[in-house]
Amino acid sequence: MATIVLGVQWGDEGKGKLCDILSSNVEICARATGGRNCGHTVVTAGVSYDFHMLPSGLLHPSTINIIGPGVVLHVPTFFSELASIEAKGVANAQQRLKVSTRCALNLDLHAAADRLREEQLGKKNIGTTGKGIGPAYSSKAERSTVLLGDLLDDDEFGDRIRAMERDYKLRYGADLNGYDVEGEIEELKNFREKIRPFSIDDVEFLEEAQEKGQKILVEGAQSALLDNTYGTWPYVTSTATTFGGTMAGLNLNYRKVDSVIGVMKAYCTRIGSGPFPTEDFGDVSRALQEIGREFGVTTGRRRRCGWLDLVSAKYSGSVNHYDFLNLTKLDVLDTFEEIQVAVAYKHPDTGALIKGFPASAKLLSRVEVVYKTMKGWNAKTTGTKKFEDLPKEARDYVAFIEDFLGVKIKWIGCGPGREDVLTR
Ligand code: 2SA
Ligand code: GDP
Ligand code: MG
Repeated sequence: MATIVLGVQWGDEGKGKLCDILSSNVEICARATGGRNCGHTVVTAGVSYDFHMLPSGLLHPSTINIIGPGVVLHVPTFFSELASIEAKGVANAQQRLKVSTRCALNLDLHAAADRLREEQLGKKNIGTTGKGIGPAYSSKAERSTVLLGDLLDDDEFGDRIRAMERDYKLRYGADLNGYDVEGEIEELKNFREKIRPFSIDDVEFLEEAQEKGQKILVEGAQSALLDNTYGTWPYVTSTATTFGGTMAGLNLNYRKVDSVIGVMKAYCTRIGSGPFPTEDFGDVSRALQEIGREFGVTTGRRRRCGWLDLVSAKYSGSVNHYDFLNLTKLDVLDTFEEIQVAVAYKHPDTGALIKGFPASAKLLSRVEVVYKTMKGWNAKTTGTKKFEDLPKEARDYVAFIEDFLGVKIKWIGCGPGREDVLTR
């Protein structure tokens, strides 16, 4: 059976933490999409672990972790992150980590191209993580890149990288910010035998696992509103972050998917550029940012903050069909007198209610937001052990979200630790 954990809005909801909790009950934890742009922070027993390239199921000593073929693989980051979690005492990590030979590589060349493209866009930039994710997926789509399988079994893989470099030079000029193509090819050659023992035929591996009835947990990357098709395009990432992306990026038997879980913050954040209807530019944003420690795990950038937007959450549910939700960071709202929630958008020119979720980023950036105001609870929720023990206003907030979205909130996060999650 497979459980899929996906982000509901713009990422950083706490997917890594839920995956860490759920992965104690599964044989396999897998990633299907994204790359080292992800940042999942998991805090257990007071130790904080940041994952970018590797699945967070590695923290459980018996869980096998798979990087699926839909992920773009940065080989040096794979090893540096592995070394960093081993240094924190994670046991048998090497034996429990597998990577698909079908993964396309994410090269330093792609990162150089990503940064040059952002510079070229100037004020209209996407606000990418600068890790080369867009160019890595584009060069896969245009069939010019290198797969892990090529690194392992094709001595001419370097020629493909040289050809990509020539194309980028035609586009961005001769220097590519000092990028050294021969240096990168040499470095990859040195990793070849080191990564071979981790490499698997993911299709065969997962087919066997599913036939044996093993449980699989899929850790989503980024979130629905950053999906390349359903997100706030063009301010999105370069892969499908929604349910469909999971099925394309990992060999799962769809008949065996037993639940899709959406992870949603009790307020909204976004990092990078793009429309954010409930974004606040004053005290509310400052408070959410400070209390919620809203900084990017990969880039350290400040996350933009605002009230919860149920219009986009409802849309996200229409795309991902959540069976359950995990509402996270409820504790961050503990000190607010009043809490607002977006329940509708109005057209900025006509004032008419907008049906659905606008495709145009321009229109979305101009919508008028209709809010419902709710009473805050003004009490500490961290340390609460049962839902029934939460303040009434906090329970009302949860119930309102559940009713609006029509999905049960099964887990509620009241603090960053594993133990701060209420299960209903
Ligand atoms: P990219 O680098 O091409 O994927 O960037 C495209 C857009 O996708 C956004 N994006 C993210 N949004 C939230 N969290 C992400 N991971 C890190 C984190 C982000 C960080 O967990 O904090 O540290 O900055 C992530 N990765 C990509 C990105 O901001 C662009 O809007
Ligand atoms: P992900 O990308 O969805 O895995 O989320 P991130 O790890 O980027 O960001 C979520 C942050 O919130 C992390 O620093 C978590 O430790 C923290 N976090 C998760 N759940 C809670 C919660 O319920 N309360 C608080 N205060 N922090 C939380
Ligand atoms: Mg994150």
